[in-house]
Amino acid sequence: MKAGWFKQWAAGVAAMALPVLAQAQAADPKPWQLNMGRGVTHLSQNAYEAHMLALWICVGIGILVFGAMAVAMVKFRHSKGAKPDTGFTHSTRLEIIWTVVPVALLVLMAFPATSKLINMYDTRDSEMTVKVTGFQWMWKYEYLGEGVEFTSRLDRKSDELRQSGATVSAADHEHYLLDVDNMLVLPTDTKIRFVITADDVIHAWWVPALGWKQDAIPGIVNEAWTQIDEPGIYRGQCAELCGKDHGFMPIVVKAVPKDEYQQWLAAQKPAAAPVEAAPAAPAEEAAPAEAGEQNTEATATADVADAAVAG
Ligand SMILES: [Cu+2]
Repeated sequence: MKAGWFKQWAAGVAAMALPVLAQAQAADPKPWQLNMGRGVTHLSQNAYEAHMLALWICVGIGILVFGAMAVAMVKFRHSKGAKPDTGFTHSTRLEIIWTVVPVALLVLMAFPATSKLINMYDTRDSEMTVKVTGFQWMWKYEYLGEGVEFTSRLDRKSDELRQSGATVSAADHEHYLLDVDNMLVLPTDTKIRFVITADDVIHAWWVPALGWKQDAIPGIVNEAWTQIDEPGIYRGQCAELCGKDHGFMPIVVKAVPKDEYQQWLAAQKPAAAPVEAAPAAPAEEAAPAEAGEQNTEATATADVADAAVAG
């Protein structure tokens, strides 16, 4: 066990030191992962680059400052006869250097960071919109203009395990508290706009692999976008303390190729499905129906949000 975490820790250090290894990091965070992941989107790559630039500048400053301290302590120590310079008050040249160098470093970091931030909020030319609504304690997803919507809540197995009071290990559930009944299915290579709001309290929608988190606030519609490069399953959680079950409203995004997404979407449309095919999908229908009662109040707020989105 001990050797296990040391190995992961060592791998993390190696991954930080070697960008090549960092690239091999999985999209979702792993236990003892030290460095930020690259994620699977253009925006997450941007965030990773901004982070790495700042990290390496900090490493350089750390080496310089601690190196200078070490040299000073060893070379000018009392036992070697060093005498403190009690007459020193200030040095204009030094003051200029320690003002100009940090300003230059900040400007160096601010330019790429600002352009990346502007890009992050640019939802123009998106090909589809998904409305995300946070509830205590689940998410609702609406594919705007498609007539497809459903709720997504903690999977039954995680729920049973957490209520059993037992200590849960990976052997009991590989994705304990990180699985849902209905995944948010999204197409790859598509610019997807999200409009994010909440029904009751403030939540935050966060999937690390996508590279951002966005607050879900009642009465306010926040925007975000993504374009997922690689198909896969990406997990996240609510990132705003939203009540007693805050830890039990995970997010699972399933990114699939465009044609597969179109097939999935067509199958979700109740009107388009032939009547005899209706009993084929009762399992997926069960959850929204169950949640329906709690959601009626939600509809009023959701309508306001819809109006805001349309406007
Ligand atoms: Cu929440």
